[in-house]
Amino acid sequence: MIRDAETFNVLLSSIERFVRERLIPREADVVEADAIPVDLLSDMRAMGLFGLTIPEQYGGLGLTTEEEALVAMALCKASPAFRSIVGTNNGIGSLGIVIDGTQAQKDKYLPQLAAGELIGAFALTEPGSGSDAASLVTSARREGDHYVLNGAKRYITNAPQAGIFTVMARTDPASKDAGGVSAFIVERDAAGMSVGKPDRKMGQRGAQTADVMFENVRVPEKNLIGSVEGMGFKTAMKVLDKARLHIAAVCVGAATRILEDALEYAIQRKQFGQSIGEFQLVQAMLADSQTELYAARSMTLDAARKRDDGETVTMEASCCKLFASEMVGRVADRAIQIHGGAGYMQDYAVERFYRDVRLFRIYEGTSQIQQLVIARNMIRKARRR
Ligand code: COS
Repeated sequence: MIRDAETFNVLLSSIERFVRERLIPREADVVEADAIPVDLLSDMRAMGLFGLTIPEQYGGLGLTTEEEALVAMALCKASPAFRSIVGTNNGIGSLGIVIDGTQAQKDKYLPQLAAGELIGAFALTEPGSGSDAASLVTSARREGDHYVLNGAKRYITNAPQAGIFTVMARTDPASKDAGGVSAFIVERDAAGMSVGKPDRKMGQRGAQTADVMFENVRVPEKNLIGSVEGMGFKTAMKVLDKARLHIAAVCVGAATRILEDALEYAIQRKQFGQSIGEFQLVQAMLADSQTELYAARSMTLDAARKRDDGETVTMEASCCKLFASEMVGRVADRAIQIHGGAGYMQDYAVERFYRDVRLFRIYEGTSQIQQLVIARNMIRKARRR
Protein backbone atom coordinates (compact mmCIF):
# COMPACT_ATOMS: atom_id res chain seq x y z
CA MET A 1 0.00 0.00 0.00
CA ILE A 2 1.79 3.14 -1.17
CA ARG A 3 0.54 5.77 1.27
CA ASP A 4 1.80 8.92 -0.41
CA ALA A 5 3.17 8.22 -3.87
CA GLU A 6 4.93 11.56 -4.26
CA THR A 7 6.89 11.40 -0.99
CA PHE A 8 7.66 7.73 -1.52
CA ASN A 9 8.98 8.33 -5.04
CA VAL A 10 11.34 11.01 -3.72
CA LEU A 11 12.72 8.47 -1.20
CA LEU A 12 12.98 5.74 -3.84
CA SER A 13 14.82 7.93 -6.33
CA SER A 14 17.25 9.13 -3.69
CA ILE A 15 18.00 5.49 -2.80
CA GLU A 16 18.40 4.62 -6.50
CA ARG A 17 20.87 7.48 -6.90
CA PHE A 18 22.75 6.43 -3.73
CA VAL A 19 23.02 2.87 -5.06
CA ARG A 20 24.28 4.03 -8.46
CA GLU A 21 26.66 6.75 -7.36
CA ARG A 22 27.90 5.60 -3.93
CA LEU A 23 27.34 1.89 -3.37
CA ILE A 24 28.09 0.15 -6.68
CA PRO A 25 31.46 1.94 -7.07
CA ARG A 26 32.51 0.71 -3.58
CA GLU A 27 31.60 -2.97 -3.99
CA ALA A 28 35.24 -4.00 -4.39
CA ASP A 29 36.17 -2.18 -1.13
CA VAL A 30 33.53 -4.20 0.73
CA VAL A 31 34.96 -7.47 -0.58
CA GLU A 32 38.49 -6.39 0.30
CA ALA A 33 37.68 -5.32 3.88
CA ASP A 34 34.83 -7.79 4.53
CA ALA A 35 33.03 -4.78 5.99
CA ILE A 36 30.95 -1.79 4.94
CA PRO A 37 33.09 1.39 4.82
CA VAL A 38 32.33 3.73 7.75
CA ASP A 39 31.54 6.72 5.55
CA LEU A 40 28.84 4.71 3.78
CA LEU A 41 27.44 3.55 7.11
CA SER A 42 27.05 7.13 8.24
CA ASP A 43 25.39 8.05 4.92
CA MET A 44 23.00 5.12 5.42
CA ARG A 45 22.18 6.36 8.93
CA ALA A 46 21.57 9.88 7.65
CA MET A 47 19.23 8.56 4.95
CA GLY A 48 17.17 6.69 7.56
CA LEU A 49 17.96 3.30 6.03
CA PHE A 50 18.30 1.59 9.42
CA GLY A 51 14.75 2.54 10.38
CA LEU A 52 12.86 2.06 7.12
CA THR A 53 10.22 -0.23 8.61
CA ILE A 54 10.28 0.85 12.25
CA PRO A 55 7.12 2.83 13.09
CA GLU A 56 7.41 6.61 12.84
CA GLN A 57 6.63 7.11 16.53
CA TYR A 58 9.96 5.43 17.31
CA GLY A 59 11.93 7.48 14.79
CA GLY A 60 11.66 5.15 11.80
CA LEU A 61 10.11 5.81 8.39
CA GLY A 62 7.29 3.33 9.00
CA LEU A 63 7.27 2.00 5.43
CA THR A 64 4.45 -0.34 4.45
CA THR A 65 5.39 -3.84 3.29
CA GLU A 66 4.94 -2.86 -0.36
CA GLU A 67 7.07 0.26 0.07
CA GLU A 68 9.72 -1.77 1.88
CA ALA A 69 9.76 -4.35 -0.94
CA LEU A 70 10.30 -1.62 -3.54
CA VAL A 71 13.15 -0.14 -1.47
CA ALA A 72 14.76 -3.58 -1.06
CA MET A 73 14.54 -4.14 -4.83
CA ALA A 74 16.30 -0.79 -5.41
CA LEU A 75 18.95 -1.27 -2.71
CA CYS A 76 19.84 -4.80 -3.83
CA LYS A 77 21.02 -3.70 -7.23
CA ALA A 78 24.24 -3.18 -5.24
CA SER A 79 26.09 -5.95 -3.43
CA PRO A 80 23.77 -7.75 -0.94
CA ALA A 81 26.19 -6.83 1.89
CA PHE A 82 24.92 -3.24 1.86
CA ARG A 83 21.36 -4.43 2.42
CA SER A 84 22.45 -6.91 5.03
CA ILE A 85 23.81 -4.35 7.48
CA VAL A 86 20.52 -2.38 7.49
CA GLY A 87 18.40 -5.47 6.86
CA THR A 88 18.49 -6.94 10.35
CA ASN A 89 17.43 -3.62 11.95
CA ASN A 90 14.50 -3.37 9.56
CA GLY A 91 13.72 -7.06 9.68
CA ILE A 92 14.59 -9.98 11.92
CA GLY A 93 16.57 -7.82 14.39
CA SER A 94 13.66 -5.52 15.28
CA LEU A 95 10.50 -7.30 14.15
CA GLY A 96 10.11 -9.46 17.25
CA ILE A 97 9.93 -6.27 19.32
CA VAL A 98 7.72 -4.45 16.79
CA ILE A 99 5.25 -7.36 16.51
CA ASP A 100 5.14 -8.79 20.05
CA GLY A 101 7.22 -6.50 22.31
CA THR A 102 5.86 -4.70 25.35
CA GLN A 103 5.51 -0.91 25.24
CA ALA A 104 8.59 -0.52 27.46
CA GLN A 105 10.64 -2.78 25.14
CA LYS A 106 9.55 -0.75 22.10
CA ASP A 107 10.31 2.57 23.82
CA LYS A 108 13.75 1.44 24.91
CA TYR A 109 15.10 -0.32 21.82
CA LEU A 110 13.26 0.78 18.66
CA PRO A 111 14.51 4.40 18.55
CA GLN A 112 18.13 3.23 18.81
CA LEU A 113 17.58 0.58 16.12
CA ALA A 114 15.85 3.10 13.84
CA ALA A 115 18.73 5.55 14.20
CA GLY A 116 21.27 2.81 13.43
CA GLU A 117 22.96 3.48 16.79
CA LEU A 118 22.30 -0.13 17.68
CA ILE A 119 22.44 -3.13 15.35
CA GLY A 120 19.89 -5.86 16.04
CA ALA A 121 20.42 -9.59 15.35
CA PHE A 122 18.11 -12.62 15.43
CA ALA A 123 19.38 -15.74 17.17
CA LEU A 124 17.28 -18.81 16.33
CA THR A 125 19.58 -21.31 14.59
CA GLU A 126 21.80 -23.56 16.73
CA PRO A 127 24.50 -26.12 15.92
CA GLY A 128 21.93 -28.90 16.31
CA SER A 129 18.80 -27.06 15.18
CA GLY A 130 18.51 -25.48 11.73
CA SER A 131 15.43 -26.32 9.67
CA ASP A 132 13.91 -28.01 12.74
CA ALA A 133 13.91 -24.71 14.60
CA ALA A 134 11.49 -25.87 17.31
CA SER A 135 14.03 -28.43 18.57
CA LEU A 136 16.37 -25.73 19.88
CA VAL A 137 18.10 -26.47 23.20
CA THR A 138 19.41 -23.11 24.42
CA SER A 139 17.90 -22.90 27.89
CA ALA A 140 16.46 -20.01 29.89
CA ARG A 141 16.05 -20.94 33.54
CA ARG A 142 14.00 -18.64 35.72
CA GLU A 143 15.86 -17.35 38.79
CA GLY A 144 14.01 -14.63 40.75
CA ASP A 145 13.39 -11.67 38.47
CA HIS A 146 15.94 -12.90 35.90
CA TYR A 147 16.34 -15.71 33.38
CA VAL A 148 19.68 -17.48 33.09
CA LEU A 149 20.58 -18.38 29.50
CA ASN A 150 22.92 -21.20 28.48
CA GLY A 151 23.61 -22.48 24.97
CA ALA A 152 24.97 -21.52 21.56
CA LYS A 153 23.56 -19.98 18.39
CA ARG A 154 25.05 -20.43 14.92
CA TYR A 155 25.50 -18.38 11.70
CA ILE A 156 23.97 -15.29 13.28
CA THR A 157 23.88 -12.46 10.73
CA ASN A 158 25.50 -9.21 11.93
CA ALA A 159 26.46 -10.83 15.27
CA PRO A 160 29.94 -9.22 15.17
CA GLN A 161 28.32 -5.76 14.94
CA ALA A 162 25.14 -6.33 16.95
CA GLY A 163 24.29 -4.49 20.16
CA ILE A 164 21.14 -6.52 20.90
CA PHE A 165 19.99 -10.01 20.02
CA THR A 166 16.48 -11.47 19.84
CA VAL A 167 17.24 -14.89 21.32
CA MET A 168 14.88 -17.86 21.21
CA ALA A 169 15.47 -20.12 24.25
CA ARG A 170 13.63 -22.91 26.03
CA THR A 171 11.94 -21.79 29.25
CA ASP A 172 10.13 -25.10 29.75
CA PRO A 173 12.81 -27.79 30.14
CA ALA A 174 10.18 -30.54 30.02
CA SER A 175 9.08 -29.55 26.50
CA LYS A 176 10.78 -30.68 23.32
CA ASP A 177 8.77 -28.60 20.85
CA ALA A 178 7.67 -25.07 19.99
CA GLY A 179 5.45 -24.62 23.06
CA GLY A 180 8.38 -24.39 25.49
CA VAL A 181 10.26 -21.66 23.60
CA SER A 182 10.37 -18.00 24.66
CA ALA A 183 12.00 -14.96 23.03
CA PHE A 184 14.35 -12.59 24.85
CA ILE A 185 16.15 -9.36 24.13
CA VAL A 186 19.77 -9.85 25.17
CA GLU A 187 22.21 -6.98 25.24
CA ARG A 188 25.70 -7.46 23.83
CA ASP A 189 27.52 -6.49 27.00
CA ALA A 190 25.65 -8.99 29.22
CA ALA A 191 28.16 -10.94 31.33
CA GLY A 192 28.72 -14.47 29.99
CA MET A 193 27.78 -13.60 26.44
CA SER A 194 30.40 -13.94 23.69
CA VAL A 195 30.54 -13.74 19.91
CA GLY A 196 32.82 -15.98 17.86
CA LYS A 197 35.09 -15.03 14.97
CA PRO A 198 33.30 -14.04 11.73
CA ASP A 199 32.52 -17.15 9.65
CA ARG A 200 34.46 -17.75 6.42
CA LYS A 201 31.71 -17.98 3.80
CA MET A 202 31.37 -18.84 0.10
CA GLY A 203 30.21 -15.29 -0.66
CA GLN A 204 28.45 -12.30 0.89
CA ARG A 205 31.70 -10.75 2.07
CA GLY A 206 30.89 -7.65 4.09
CA ALA A 207 27.79 -9.31 5.57
CA GLN A 208 29.29 -11.01 8.58
CA THR A 209 27.91 -13.96 10.51
CA ALA A 210 29.23 -15.62 13.67
CA ASP A 211 28.39 -17.98 16.52
CA VAL A 212 26.97 -16.50 19.72
CA MET A 213 27.57 -18.24 23.05
CA PHE A 214 25.65 -17.86 26.32
CA GLU A 215 27.21 -19.00 29.57
CA ASN A 216 25.00 -18.26 32.57
CA VAL A 217 23.87 -15.00 30.99
CA ARG A 218 21.44 -13.21 33.32
CA VAL A 219 18.63 -11.52 31.40
CA PRO A 220 16.10 -9.39 33.33
CA GLU A 221 12.51 -10.67 33.13
CA LYS A 222 11.47 -7.34 31.59
CA ASN A 223 13.42 -8.47 28.48
CA LEU A 224 11.14 -11.46 27.86
CA ILE A 225 9.46 -10.38 24.61
CA GLY A 226 5.79 -9.66 25.22
CA SER A 227 6.24 -10.68 28.91
CA VAL A 228 4.73 -14.08 28.12
CA GLU A 229 6.60 -17.40 28.29
CA GLY A 230 6.08 -20.02 25.60
CA MET A 231 5.30 -17.58 22.77
CA GLY A 232 8.84 -17.26 21.42
CA PHE A 233 8.54 -19.76 18.57
CA LYS A 234 5.39 -18.07 17.29
CA THR A 235 7.10 -14.69 17.51
CA ALA A 236 10.00 -16.12 15.48
CA MET A 237 7.64 -17.53 12.83
CA LYS A 238 5.75 -14.23 12.52
CA VAL A 239 9.09 -12.47 12.10
CA LEU A 240 10.03 -14.95 9.37
CA ASP A 241 6.73 -14.43 7.51
CA LYS A 242 7.73 -10.85 6.83
CA ALA A 243 11.44 -11.56 6.52
CA ARG A 244 10.82 -14.15 3.77
CA LEU A 245 8.88 -11.62 1.77
CA HIS A 246 11.74 -9.19 2.23
CA ILE A 247 14.27 -11.77 0.98
CA ALA A 248 12.10 -12.31 -2.11
CA ALA A 249 12.37 -8.57 -2.82
CA VAL A 250 16.13 -8.76 -2.21
CA CYS A 251 16.35 -11.55 -4.82
CA VAL A 252 14.40 -9.44 -7.31
CA GLY A 253 16.82 -6.53 -6.76
CA ALA A 254 19.89 -8.72 -7.20
CA ALA A 255 18.43 -10.42 -10.31
CA THR A 256 17.68 -7.02 -11.84
CA ARG A 257 21.33 -5.98 -11.48
CA ILE A 258 22.70 -9.32 -12.70
CA LEU A 259 20.44 -9.24 -15.75
CA GLU A 260 21.37 -5.62 -16.55
CA ASP A 261 25.05 -6.62 -16.47
CA ALA A 262 24.37 -9.67 -18.67
CA LEU A 263 22.37 -7.60 -21.16
CA GLU A 264 25.06 -4.96 -21.39
CA TYR A 265 27.71 -7.63 -21.94
CA ALA A 266 25.56 -9.34 -24.59
CA ILE A 267 25.26 -6.05 -26.46
CA GLN A 268 28.95 -5.08 -26.18
CA ARG A 269 30.58 -8.46 -26.77
CA LYS A 270 31.14 -9.32 -30.42
CA GLN A 271 31.70 -12.80 -31.84
CA PHE A 272 31.25 -14.11 -35.38
CA GLY A 273 31.12 -10.48 -36.49
CA GLN A 274 28.17 -9.32 -34.38
CA SER A 275 26.95 -8.71 -30.82
CA ILE A 276 26.37 -12.02 -29.08
CA GLY A 277 22.96 -10.60 -28.08
CA GLU A 278 21.93 -11.03 -31.72
CA PHE A 279 22.16 -14.80 -31.37
CA GLN A 280 18.89 -16.47 -30.53
CA LEU A 281 20.43 -18.89 -28.03
CA VAL A 282 21.71 -15.92 -26.01
CA GLN A 283 18.38 -14.15 -26.47
CA ALA A 284 16.63 -17.18 -25.00
CA MET A 285 18.70 -16.87 -21.82
CA LEU A 286 17.94 -13.14 -21.59
CA ALA A 287 14.23 -13.67 -22.25
CA ASP A 288 13.80 -16.52 -19.75
CA SER A 289 15.57 -14.43 -17.12
CA GLN A 290 13.43 -11.36 -17.80
CA THR A 291 10.23 -13.42 -17.68
CA GLU A 292 11.08 -15.09 -14.38
CA LEU A 293 12.25 -11.80 -12.89
CA TYR A 294 8.97 -10.14 -13.85
CA ALA A 295 7.00 -13.00 -12.28
CA ALA A 296 8.98 -12.83 -9.02
CA ARG A 297 8.59 -9.06 -8.83
CA SER A 298 4.85 -9.24 -9.46
CA MET A 299 4.18 -11.96 -6.89
CA THR A 300 6.32 -10.27 -4.24
CA LEU A 301 4.47 -6.97 -4.61
CA ASP A 302 1.11 -8.80 -4.63
CA ALA A 303 1.91 -10.61 -1.36
CA ALA A 304 3.24 -7.38 0.17
CA ARG A 305 -0.04 -5.60 -0.64
CA LYS A 306 -2.00 -8.49 0.89
CA ARG A 307 0.04 -8.16 4.10
CA ASP A 308 -0.59 -4.40 4.11
CA ASP A 309 -4.31 -5.18 3.82
CA GLY A 310 -4.05 -7.17 7.06
CA GLU A 311 -4.08 -10.66 5.53
CA THR A 312 -1.95 -13.48 6.94
CA VAL A 313 0.61 -14.18 4.22
CA THR A 314 2.55 -17.12 5.65
CA MET A 315 1.94 -19.22 2.54
CA GLU A 316 2.38 -16.37 0.05
CA ALA A 317 5.64 -15.26 1.72
CA SER A 318 7.00 -18.79 1.37
CA CYS A 319 5.85 -18.94 -2.29
CA CYS A 320 7.70 -15.67 -2.97
CA LYS A 321 10.87 -16.69 -1.10
CA LEU A 322 10.91 -20.07 -2.86
CA PHE A 323 10.35 -18.74 -6.36
CA ALA A 324 12.45 -15.58 -6.13
CA SER A 325 15.49 -17.25 -4.54
CA GLU A 326 15.47 -20.09 -7.08
CA MET A 327 14.88 -17.54 -9.85
CA VAL A 328 17.90 -15.41 -8.94
CA GLY A 329 20.04 -18.55 -8.87
CA ARG A 330 19.00 -19.36 -12.45
CA VAL A 331 19.46 -15.76 -13.59
CA ALA A 332 22.96 -15.63 -12.08
CA ASP A 333 23.85 -18.92 -13.73
CA ARG A 334 22.69 -17.71 -17.16
CA ALA A 335 24.51 -14.40 -16.66
CA ILE A 336 27.77 -16.31 -16.14
CA GLN A 337 27.03 -18.33 -19.28
CA ILE A 338 26.40 -15.19 -21.32
CA HIS A 339 29.68 -13.72 -20.07
CA GLY A 340 31.49 -16.94 -21.08
CA GLY A 341 35.07 -17.15 -19.75
CA ALA A 342 34.82 -13.58 -18.45
CA GLY A 343 31.96 -14.62 -16.17
CA TYR A 344 34.28 -16.97 -14.30
CA MET A 345 36.68 -14.12 -13.56
CA GLN A 346 36.54 -11.99 -10.45
CA ASP A 347 36.86 -8.83 -12.59
CA TYR A 348 33.16 -9.10 -13.39
CA ALA A 349 30.45 -8.52 -10.80
CA VAL A 350 28.42 -11.53 -11.99
CA GLU A 351 31.05 -13.91 -10.57
CA ARG A 352 30.61 -12.40 -7.12
CA PHE A 353 26.80 -12.20 -7.37
CA TYR A 354 26.69 -15.87 -8.42
CA ARG A 355 28.28 -16.82 -5.07
CA ASP A 356 26.37 -14.21 -3.07
CA VAL A 357 22.88 -15.24 -4.22
CA ARG A 358 23.43 -18.92 -3.42
CA LEU A 359 22.65 -18.09 0.20
CA PHE A 360 19.12 -16.90 -0.59
CA ARG A 361 17.96 -20.48 -1.23
CA ILE A 362 19.19 -21.44 2.23
CA TYR A 363 18.81 -18.78 4.91
CA GLU A 364 15.53 -17.66 6.50
CA GLY A 365 14.30 -21.15 5.59
CA THR A 366 15.61 -23.39 2.80
CA SER A 367 13.62 -23.89 -0.40
CA GLN A 368 12.56 -27.26 0.99
CA ILE A 369 11.21 -25.62 4.18
CA GLN A 370 9.28 -23.12 2.04
CA GLN A 371 7.76 -26.04 0.08
CA LEU A 372 6.76 -27.65 3.36
CA VAL A 373 5.15 -24.43 4.67
CA ILE A 374 3.27 -23.91 1.39
CA ALA A 375 1.91 -27.46 1.21
CA ARG A 376 0.97 -27.55 4.91
CA ASN A 377 -1.00 -24.32 4.53
CA MET A 378 -2.76 -25.63 1.40
CA ILE A 379 -3.79 -28.80 3.20
CA ARG A 380 -4.89 -26.91 6.33
CA LYS A 381 -7.06 -24.56 4.23
CA ALA A 382 -8.60 -27.43 2.25
CA ARG A 383 -9.49 -29.29 5.46
CA ARG A 384 -11.28 -26.23 6.82
CA ARG A 385 -13.56 -26.05 3.76
N1 COS B 1 2.80 -17.50 12.39
C1 COS B 1 2.30 -17.72 13.63
N2 COS B 1 2.36 -18.92 14.26
C2 COS B 1 2.98 -19.93 13.60
C3 COS B 1 3.53 -19.76 12.31
C4 COS B 1 3.41 -18.48 11.70
N3 COS B 1 3.90 -18.26 10.48
N4 COS B 1 4.07 -20.93 11.91
C5 COS B 1 3.87 -21.82 12.90
N5 COS B 1 3.22 -21.19 13.92
C6 COS B 1 2.76 -21.81 15.18
C7 COS B 1 1.87 -23.00 14.88
O1 COS B 1 0.52 -22.58 14.71
C8 COS B 1 2.05 -23.86 16.12
O2 COS B 1 1.28 -23.33 17.16
P1 COS B 1 0.20 -24.28 17.95
O3 COS B 1 1.03 -25.37 18.55
O4 COS B 1 -0.40 -23.36 18.95
O5 COS B 1 -0.72 -24.77 16.90
C9 COS B 1 3.51 -23.60 16.49
O6 COS B 1 3.89 -22.35 15.88
C10 COS B 1 4.44 -24.70 15.97
O7 COS B 1 4.28 -24.76 14.57
P2 COS B 1 4.56 -26.09 13.74
O8 COS B 1 3.87 -27.24 14.41
O9 COS B 1 4.24 -25.81 12.32
O10 COS B 1 6.14 -26.26 13.97
P3 COS B 1 7.17 -27.27 13.34
O11 COS B 1 8.12 -27.69 14.38
O12 COS B 1 6.48 -28.33 12.55
O13 COS B 1 8.08 -26.35 12.33
C11 COS B 1 8.75 -25.06 10.46
C12 COS B 1 7.64 -25.47 11.45
C13 COS B 1 9.51 -26.23 9.87
C14 COS B 1 8.02 -24.31 9.37
C15 COS B 1 9.74 -24.12 11.19
O14 COS B 1 10.51 -24.83 12.12
C16 COS B 1 10.65 -23.36 10.24
O15 COS B 1 10.26 -22.35 9.65
N6 COS B 1 11.91 -23.83 10.09
C17 COS B 1 12.91 -23.10 9.37
C18 COS B 1 13.62 -22.18 10.28
C19 COS B 1 14.28 -21.10 9.55
O16 COS B 1 13.73 -20.46 8.67
N7 COS B 1 15.52 -20.84 9.92
C20 COS B 1 16.27 -19.84 9.28
C21 COS B 1 17.14 -19.17 10.24
S1 COS B 1 16.40 -17.88 11.05
S2 COS B 1 17.01 -16.34 9.99
